[in-house]
Formats: sequence, C-alpha cells, structure tokens
Amino acid sequence: MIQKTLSSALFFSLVASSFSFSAMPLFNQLGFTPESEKQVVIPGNDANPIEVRDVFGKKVLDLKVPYVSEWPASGEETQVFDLSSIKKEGTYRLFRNGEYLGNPIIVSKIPYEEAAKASLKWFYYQRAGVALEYPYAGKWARAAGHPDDKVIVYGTDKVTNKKAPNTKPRIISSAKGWYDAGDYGKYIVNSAITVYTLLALYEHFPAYADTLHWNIPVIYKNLPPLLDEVRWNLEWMLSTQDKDGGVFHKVTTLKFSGSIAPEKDTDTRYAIIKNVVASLDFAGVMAQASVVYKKFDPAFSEKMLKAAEKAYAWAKANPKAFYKQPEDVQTGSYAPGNEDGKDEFRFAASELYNATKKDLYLKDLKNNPFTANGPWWGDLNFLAVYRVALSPAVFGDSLSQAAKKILMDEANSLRAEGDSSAYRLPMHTWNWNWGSNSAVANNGIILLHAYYLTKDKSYLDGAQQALDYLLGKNPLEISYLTGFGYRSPKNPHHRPSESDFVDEPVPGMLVGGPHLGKQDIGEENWKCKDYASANKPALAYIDHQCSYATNEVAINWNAPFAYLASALQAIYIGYNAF
Ligand code: G3I
Ligand code: 9MR
Repeated sequence: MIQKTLSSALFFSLVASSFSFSAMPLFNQLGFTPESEKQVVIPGNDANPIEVRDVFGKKVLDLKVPYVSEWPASGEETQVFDLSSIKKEGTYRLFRNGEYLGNPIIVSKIPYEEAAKASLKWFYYQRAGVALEYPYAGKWARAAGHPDDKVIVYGTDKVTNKKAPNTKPRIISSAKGWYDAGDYGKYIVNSAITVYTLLALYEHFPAYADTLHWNIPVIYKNLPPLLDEVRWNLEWMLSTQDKDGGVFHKVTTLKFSGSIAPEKDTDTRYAIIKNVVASLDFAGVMAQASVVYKKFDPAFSEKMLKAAEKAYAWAKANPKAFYKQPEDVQTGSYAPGNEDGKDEFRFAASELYNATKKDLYLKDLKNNPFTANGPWWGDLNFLAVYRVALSPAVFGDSLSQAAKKILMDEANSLRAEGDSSAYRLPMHTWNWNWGSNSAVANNGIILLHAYYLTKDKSYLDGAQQALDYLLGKNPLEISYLTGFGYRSPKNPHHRPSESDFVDEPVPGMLVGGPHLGKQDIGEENWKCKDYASANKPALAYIDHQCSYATNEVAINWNAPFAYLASALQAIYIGYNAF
C-alpha cells in the first residue's frame, strides 16, 4: 500500500510532468555487472514478498520482505531489496503477487561503458571555436561559435572603463576551450576541477582509458582520446595567463546570451580580472598535466610546468587578490563569498611538489593543514588529499598519513550513510545544493579512493550506490544522464540543445539535479513555477530548460560522473587503479 498523501501524489503528477508517478522499483537503469552490489528501492511498505524471474519466466530468487525506513530527503517510506546474489548475465524482472513490477533489470559485463564514453564525448560537443561535423557530432552537428581570437582585456576599453585612455583596447587571443555549461562562457575555476578530474581518471586507469574511443576528430598526434580532448581546454587555459603570471578569471560576454546557437552569439568577449584563486587553480592543474603529458609531449609538459610555477609565484605575491564580480559583468562568478584561498594554495602546492619536488612547495603544504571540505569548484582541498594520501613515497609517511586519515574518515562517514539511508545513497544533507548530482558523483570518487587504499569492497559498493542514484535509483525514477536509461532529461538548460532543431538533447550530459535553492523561479521564469511547491530536496527538480538551478549541465558535473562510471566499469572488468 503506498503511504502517500493525495497532495504528494498530486505533486508528483505536476512536477514529474513528463513521467507518471507510481511505486515502481527504482534501480540503476543501465543495470549492473555480475559482481556489482545490486540494490532496488521500492517506495511504500508492502508486506508481500517479491519474486525475481529471468526474462524467460524462470524464478531465480525469492526476496524476503525487508524492513521499512523513511528518507527525509524525499519524505518517503521505502523498502530496499538486495539482488546481489544474482551473478549471471541476463535480463531479470520483479513480480509481486504475480504482477510484473517496473522495467527489466540488466546484468551484463559492461553496462556503463557506453554512458562513460558518451559523458567523455560530451566535452567535444562543448568545444568553442570549431564546427562540429556530422560524421562525429551526428544530428547535433553545428557551426563554429566564439573564435575568441580577439578578446578584449576587461577594463581596457571604453565600454568597461569609462575613463580608459584613448589608446586602443588591449586585445588577446584566447581561443579553444570548452563552454562551461548551458552557457557559452569559459571559466578557469570550473575548468580546473574539471580537468583535474579527467586527468585523474587517466592517471588511475590509463590502460582502460586507452581502450575508450568515441569517434571525434583527432587534434593532436599520438595522444589517447581522453588526453587529446583535455588538451583542447589546457591550451585555452594557457592563453588566460598574463605576462606577469597572473591568470584571468574567465572569458565571457558581459551578460549571458539568449537561447541561441553558438554562431549567433557575437557579442564582445572579455578576459576578465586576474585573481589569486584562478591563478592557483591554474597552477595546480597545469602542474598535474605536466606530469601526465610528459611521456607524450615533453615540450608541452615543460611549457605547462613553467606556467604553473609562474602562476603560483603571482599568487604568492598577491594572496588577497580575490575575484570580485564588477557591476557590469553578469555571467557566472565562481567566487564563493568567504574565499580564503587556503584550499587552492593547498591544491597548487601539492601538485607542484609532485611535479618538481622543490622544497618551497612542500614547506607551503606542510604549513597549510588539510581540511575535510569539498571537493567542489569552491573548495579543492580533497584534490590535495587525494594526491598526498596516494603518494607516501613522494610526500613522506607523516603527511601522507594525515591526508589518508581525512580521506578515510570521510569515506567511512559516506559509507555509513549509504549503507543505512532509505535510498542507500552516500550523500550528506549539506550536499543538496545547486549541482547536487555532482556532489553524489564526487562522493562516489571519495569512496573509490578509499577502495584503492584498502581494497575493502564495501567502499566500492558505496561508489556503486552513488552511480545507481544518478542512473535511476531516485524518487523521480529518472536517469539524470541525457540519452541513457529508460527515462532521462529531455529539456536541459543547454543553449546548443535549446537552439537546435533536434528533439533529443545532446547525449551524455549529467543535469545538475534536485535541491531546494530554486534560484531560477522568478517573474521571468514563470515556467519554473511548476516545481515551486517541492518541499523536499530530492524532489525539487524539473525537466524544463527554464531550470538552470536543477536542469543545467556543466563540465564540472560531467567530469566526476565520467570518472565514476569509467572507474567502476574498469574495476569490474579487472583493471586496477594505477
Ligand atoms: O556553499 C553554500 C552553502 O554553505 C549553503 O548552505 C548553501 C545554501 O545557501 O549555498 C551554498 O552555496 C551555493 C553554491 O552554489 C555552492 O553550492 C549557492 O547557494 C549557489 O547559488 C551556488 O550556485 C552556483 C551557481 O553557478 C550560481 O552562482 C553553482 O554552484 C555553480 O555550479 C553555477 O555555475 C554556473 C556558472 O556560474 C555559469 N555557467 C553555468 C554554471 C552551472 O549552472
Ligand atoms: O543560462 C545561465 C546559466 O548558465 C547560469 O547558470 C544561470 C545562473 O547564473 O543564469 C542563466 O542565465 C539566465 C540569467 O541568469 C537570467 N535570465 C535568464 C538567463 C537564461 O536562463
């Protein structure tokens, strides 16, 4: 019997406008590998047992009735059924009182590979400055936009500085790179955590990553597909470093464009304000990249390392130069209010010491103890924790143990949450923010790092729980990755998908996900009002392009998803990390 009040059933019929609500079994819509933990959540408190049959009707498992628990994030009662004893590849179905429930549950060797590749290919779709041709982009082929070969340095022209001298505005070339999200901006802060995560995937699973090909034009010779794609953004990032080593915050127009195609967005683009956070984020990821690309292109590696050290020096000389968004700039700020720069210094120092072994960086790192915050674009602490915890030979046992303690304490807290919550989700209450799906994916990555360090499968199971939620084991019964699962977002806040004449959105994009911020509900956004009544964080989502707060896509959300899906897939088919 479904313990649902009328109002919430009505709520579902309103909010989940494109899908019907019912107490269906909720599970990873892409399925499981034979060795995965296989959990199915069914809202409600039905006392009847469930039978698992294969698709030919043969009973393979009787599931006892589990206890009922409540999930505060959705206000639901649920029961969690464990199908992990099913190890044989196949297609399975659930029956209760002889009635078929839900959709088929798939067990196969590589259920996540296509989704992983699509979430990596999406970065190709985000390329600025190039046309996407049909053989690679399929029906989402488009013309080039934003060549960014003539970008004005903010404050050097009459528009952005009324008192600017009559000399010509200062113009730089800042081409290539990825559009940040649903908008056409290119942002250093968000690029840094994104590039870090994608390069970490290559660092941890190089052999598996080399097997992944996703049909895009090769740009650079003799690079694996993942590193070829990431270099497109690294080269843009390098263009944002000024002669003095400082790094501009972003390259954008002054205001967000309308819902138009890239080629139609021809407003002036500006390189906006050098600052300490952008310079440190740049320094850390350039140092990391110099190590990863060294064996493929020593000259490129050396160029990035030099840039990294120069940016770090600029940051040390300008430790209080935080980004403040000017009045006439209304694109994304990526500037958390209470910024202190400590986490960015920690991140940059750990990567620079790993790349150079210079004492200066180790000394700075030791004087800046780890915290347990992040990882998100506003706090990179965990990126330093990962590096140091996994490299005792480089950083010494004492520092590495300190990092490992932070990592394991957080992993144990997430595993406890995942193993006890009514949706089996490793998620803290404070993760329900803008981009909550990326918090789930990043929590999964923390659990994977704990698995790397201990080989304790319970951490791998925790990471699986995170992926299961993103791909369907959630109250809205939606796979949050466009084009994957039997129900996925159709109307993401993504200008290329909104402005093309293709019904389906660009595939392989992870939408931001539910939370109660509702920053997109306002006069101009009357369509978003349909989810205004949502009063539980896990339900506050609407699959409409109006909702940039819940249904946008972003490079720093796709990267942890791609890492999580790729790493789990790699491990389950026998690849070990590093
Ligand atoms: O960190 C605080 C937390 O302490 C507090 O409890 C919570 C509730 O008030 O707010 C948290 O801050 C939130 C922050 O994200 C971190 O999660 C802010 O409310 C929220 O407004 C902020 O949203 C950011 C959003 O831009 C608006 O600034 C998103 O993280 C960020 O991903 C998003 O990024 C945009 C770019 O600016 C432009 N391109 C699209 C991209 C994705 O939407
Ligand atoms: O499209 C913009 C999206 O990328 C940002 O995340 C969001 C919040 O900064 O803003 C979106 O742009 C909207 C603007 O903020 C208000 N007018 C409508 C714009 C398009 O939805």
